[in-house]
Amino acid sequence: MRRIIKSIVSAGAMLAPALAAAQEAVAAAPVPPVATTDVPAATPALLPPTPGIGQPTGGIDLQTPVTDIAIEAQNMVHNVLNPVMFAVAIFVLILLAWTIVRYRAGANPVPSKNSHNTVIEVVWTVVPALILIVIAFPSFRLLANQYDPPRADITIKAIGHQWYWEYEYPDQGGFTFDSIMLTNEEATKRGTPKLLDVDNRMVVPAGATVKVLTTAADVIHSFAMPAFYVKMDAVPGRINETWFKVDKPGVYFGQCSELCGTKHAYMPIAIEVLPKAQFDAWVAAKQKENGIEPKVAEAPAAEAAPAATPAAAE
Ligand SMILES: [Cu+2]
Repeated sequence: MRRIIKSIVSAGAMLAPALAAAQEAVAAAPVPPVATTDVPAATPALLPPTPGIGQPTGGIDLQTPVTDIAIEAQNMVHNVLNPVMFAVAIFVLILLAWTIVRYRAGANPVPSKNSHNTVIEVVWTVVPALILIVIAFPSFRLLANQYDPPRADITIKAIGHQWYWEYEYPDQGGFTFDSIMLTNEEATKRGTPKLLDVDNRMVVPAGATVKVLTTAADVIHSFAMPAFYVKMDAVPGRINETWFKVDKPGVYFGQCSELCGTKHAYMPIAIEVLPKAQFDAWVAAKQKENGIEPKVAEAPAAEAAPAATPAAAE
C-alpha cells in the first residue's frame, strides 16, 4: 500500500498536470501507517515547546544553540566572522569617503598620473590573505568536529516526501511513521507555533548521539534544524548522514530547506527530545502499534535461536 502511494506521489511530481492527484495522495498517505488520531497514545509525553528555544523568535540573531556543535558555530559567527566582517566594511567605507573628499576634481585641477605603488599593492594582497588565514583555523576546526561525529547511540532515517517527512527507526525494529504539519487550529489547540509543529514528531533520547540518515522519495529536500546547526540535503537514491546530540529534553523545530515544490514551506520538522525512560516507553508503544516484538530485552534469545538451527542441521 505504501509503495503504491509512494509511486503515485513521485509520478505526480514529474507530471505537472497530475499535481492535484499527487496532493490527494499526499493527503491520503498518513492514513495507512499511523492515523493522526493515534498520536496521543503513541506519544506518551507530548512536551510543550520552550518559548524562544528551538524556534524562530523574529530577531536577527541565530537561534539559541542547543548542541555543542551549534554553540561552537555560533561562537565562530559572533567572535570571528562578525568582527572581521564589520571591521572590513567600516574600513572600506571610511576609505571610500576619504577618497571621494580628498581626491575630488574640484580640489585637484591637475590630476595625478600615478599608476603604481608597490607598498600599497603588497599590503592590499597580504592583509586579506592574513584575514582569510585567521578565519580558516576556527572554520576548519568546526568542519572537522562536525564531520567527525562520536559513535552513534541511535540511527534514524529521515525521508523527504512532497510534502512531509517520514521517519524510520531501524534500530528499534524498523517502524516508520509520517510527520505531517498541523493546521493552524490544531497548533493553537496544542499551544505550539503554527507552521512548525507536526502530528507525529521525531522522538529521540536526551544525551544520546543521534545519527540521521537523510534521503528522499521524490525530489531533493533538506533536513534542517537551526538550533542543532544541522542542515543536510535529502536526495532521492542517495543516503546522506548528519548527527546531533541534545542533552536538554524539549521540542525543537526546523524546516525543509531545499525548494521542493508548491508546499515546500509546509513540511516542518519537529524533534522531541525525551529523557531515556520516556523515550523507551515511546518506542515500546510504537513497537506495539506496529506489531514488532520488543528487541532489546529478548535480543540474546532471538540471536541464540538462529545460531542453534544450523548447528542442529549439521
Ligand atoms: Cu522539501
